[in-house]
Amino acid sequence: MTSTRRQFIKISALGAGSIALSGSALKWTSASSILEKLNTGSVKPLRTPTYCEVCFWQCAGWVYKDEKGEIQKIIGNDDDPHCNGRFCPRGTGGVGQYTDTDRLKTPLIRTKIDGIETFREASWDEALDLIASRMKEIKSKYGSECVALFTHGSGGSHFGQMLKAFGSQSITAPSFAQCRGPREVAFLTTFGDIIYSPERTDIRDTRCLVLIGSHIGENMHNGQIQEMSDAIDKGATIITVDPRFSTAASKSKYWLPIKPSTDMALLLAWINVIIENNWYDKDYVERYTFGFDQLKEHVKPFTPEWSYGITTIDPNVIRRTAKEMHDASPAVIIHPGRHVTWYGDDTQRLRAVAILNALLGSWGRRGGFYNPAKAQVPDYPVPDFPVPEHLPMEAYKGKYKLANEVVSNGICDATIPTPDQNCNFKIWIVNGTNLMAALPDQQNTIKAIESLELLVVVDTMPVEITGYADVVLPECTYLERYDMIRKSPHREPNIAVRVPATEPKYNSKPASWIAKQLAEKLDLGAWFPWTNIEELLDWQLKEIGSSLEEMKRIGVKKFPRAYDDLYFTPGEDVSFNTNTGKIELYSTDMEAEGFNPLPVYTPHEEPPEGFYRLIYGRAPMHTFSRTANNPNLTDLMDENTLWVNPKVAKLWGLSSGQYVKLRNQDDKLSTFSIKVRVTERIRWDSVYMVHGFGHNNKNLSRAFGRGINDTELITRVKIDPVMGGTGMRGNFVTFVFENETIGKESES
Ligand SMILES: Nc1nc2c(c(=O)[nH]1)N[C@H]1C(S)=C(S)[C@@H](COP(=O)(O)OP(=O)(O)OC[C@H]3O[C@@H](n4cnc5c(=O)[nH]c(N)nc54)[C@H](O)[C@@H]3O)O[C@H]1N2
Ligand SMILES: Nc1nc2c(c(=O)[nH]1)N[C@H]1C(S)=C(S)[C@@H](COP(=O)(O)OP(=O)(O)OC[C@H]3O[C@@H](n4cnc5c(=O)[nH]c(N)nc54)[C@H](O)[C@@H]3O)O[C@H]1N2
Ligand code: SF4
Ligand SMILES: [Mo]
Repeated sequence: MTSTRRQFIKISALGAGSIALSGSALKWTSASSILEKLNTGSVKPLRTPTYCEVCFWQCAGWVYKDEKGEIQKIIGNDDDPHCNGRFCPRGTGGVGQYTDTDRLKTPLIRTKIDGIETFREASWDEALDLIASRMKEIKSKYGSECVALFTHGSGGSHFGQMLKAFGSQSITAPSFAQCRGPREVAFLTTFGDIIYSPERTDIRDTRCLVLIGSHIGENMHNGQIQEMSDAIDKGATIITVDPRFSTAASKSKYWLPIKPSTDMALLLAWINVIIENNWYDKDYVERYTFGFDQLKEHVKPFTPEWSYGITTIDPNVIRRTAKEMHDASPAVIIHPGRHVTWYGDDTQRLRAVAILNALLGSWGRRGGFYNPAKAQVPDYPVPDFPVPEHLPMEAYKGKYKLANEVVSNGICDATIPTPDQNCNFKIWIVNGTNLMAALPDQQNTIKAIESLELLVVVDTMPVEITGYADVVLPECTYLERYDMIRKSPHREPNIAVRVPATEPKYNSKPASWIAKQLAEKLDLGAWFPWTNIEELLDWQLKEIGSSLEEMKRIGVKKFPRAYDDLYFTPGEDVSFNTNTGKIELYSTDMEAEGFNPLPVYTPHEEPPEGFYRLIYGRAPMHTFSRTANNPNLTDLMDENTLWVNPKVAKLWGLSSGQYVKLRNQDDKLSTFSIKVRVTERIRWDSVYMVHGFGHNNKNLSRAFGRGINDTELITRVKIDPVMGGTGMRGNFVTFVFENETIGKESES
């Protein structure tokens, strides 16, 4: 993985005045022992409010310190609807992000010493001066919109403000086109509104929850899991469709071990059965929907028997599960999922999910989908942002027409010069996203990076993307900084704040500070008129009748809903934000853009002989690639394993515990090897691993070489023409045996 212009730097930073490691790593105290101490009063609790950044559920909690001022423990805030006072294992282990001694410690600038590319340490002033001068240069040569921001997480709003002031709206996140994009577009075209995060699913009160590849339980989104377990306690039926016997499947009345990539055929059969048996909500469909007759005609051929030949799911099971949904209706949820960029026709699949929900009348109903509300927090007054000469969508003109957010891979592709592209992106600022793990087709990402004039990476850890950077900016962790007010929509409007529990370690800084400094160096101080972020937050909070002082005491504040509209009232007239003002079973937006207005099944490629479909997912104790080095969480799981069906294991002579490498259909060999886990819990046609392992940056002392990075084997990408989503599950792998003693240490 080398490039001529920009080598991936694996060695530690060289530097004359190397920065001393300040203090020893804090010892992580177990939950019970610290709670014991707090309860017996031997530690005087000093607590600061925060919201978690280990994943994007953003649970609000309290950070406790001991009398010496050392962070001891993070626990959930009882008033927080995202977590109801309980943190998940990753949130609890979040202290490890702070204590990790492998953290980025000071700004780094790429340099050449004796012909070898390396990083040298730099001051903040020098690093930011360099970035500002290159940004000005690019602006005058090519236009400000040639600077793009890739971002995930809290820093996005600070860097976004800076970039918009600079005159670029080229701002994108992998959480759209690599994640939930297809569901948002599908629900937008059907219901005129998106699902949001946290999801507006009323799981708490549902009587039937259908999970199609949503592996809740391993996908550890806090409030959602709590509601699912409450629903199970209250007797709700869970139906799980997954080629793997997931944790959710183990809690389900029905597990449908579907042949991967064929979900559309199941969804169409369910729609067929529900319509043919008159199991749909007639009043709701008549009152609120558009295109029922066309839908009815369209699904006639898609019988359970037709579906069986494709999905391998027994027609009787299809009928029985459809009946379960009908019996629970309208308190039924066909869950829209979250990471839904699977096979490239994902918007259409999610349209089928939306249609099923509409037929069963669950949108706007208790136990179905509620109407979320958001606290109205005003923005600090600043001048209007300059209007850029080019909008980011022009980079992929004529494509992905229904994307309602900027498409990350569209920006990445448009960075690689082509004759017909008039503005290639020249600078990327990458904040809080490890693009080498998040974007499929790594060679394409590397090609784009090689075409850049400057790559700035803002991160907390030395990950893969930092190895390609020209300038690395070390952000302090979420426990050491303020960020913007959390105001995600929920049943009740609410806000949460993040307040630093301690000073930033080393020479790291918060994104709010970095963005403001950079803006000032770019003469854009007018868009950052506050002295510091505390002043900004206090102003915003006072506008809504609170204050920073109050929020430091309570952490979370709830507000009453403006209207009593959590659900539709019976017989209410509702207008939907679609072209017809109705729920569009038949999508006029899709039709207008030349896509099928009603979802159709298209077969996807099957694994060739001797190959297995590579599928991947989450583990409860890790988040993507960001926690693989966290000392507290590696204690719980320090590598990923490869799930292999016993039939396949027998054929290949594989046994549990053995390490193998993988090679994909394009001859791409995995860098490291992975431990086999032989289990009946996976179909024979697929293998499964948890995403986020197989790090190849040696500065990650715990994560380096542990397991396989699924992303490097995802060389074939099926792009969703509707919104640019990158379908990543059309890749097939086979086993490569090697001398076990080479095992984990080998690197190709
Ligand atoms: N192959 C494959 N690709 C995927 C997925 C998959 O399952 N498999 N999942 C997709 C999905 S659903 C998503 S949402 C995306 C997620 O993709 P990303 O959000 O890019 O997730 P990570 O790869 O964990 O990268 C997060 C980076 O943020 C850094 N970081 C952590 N905390 C902070 C902080 O406080 N400040 C800053 N500045 N940086 C921080 C971490 O060190 C890490 O380098 O990936 C997508 N891509
Ligand atoms: N612990 C933890 N929790 C997380 C995250 C994390 O990193 N760690 N990330 C969060 C984020 S941003 C996201 S987007 C979500 C992602 O989580 P989800 O949206 O729940 O899951 P996916 O990654 O889409 O799907 C994974 C499941 O799909 C199954 N699967 C594979 N192929 C098929 C198929 O063809 N059909 C069907 N029906 N199933 C299939 C796999 O076996 C696996 O169980 O998780 C969130 N929660
Ligand atoms: S679900 Fe867990 S990791 Fe995610 S924000 Fe909540 S506590 Fe943090
Ligand atoms: Mo995601």
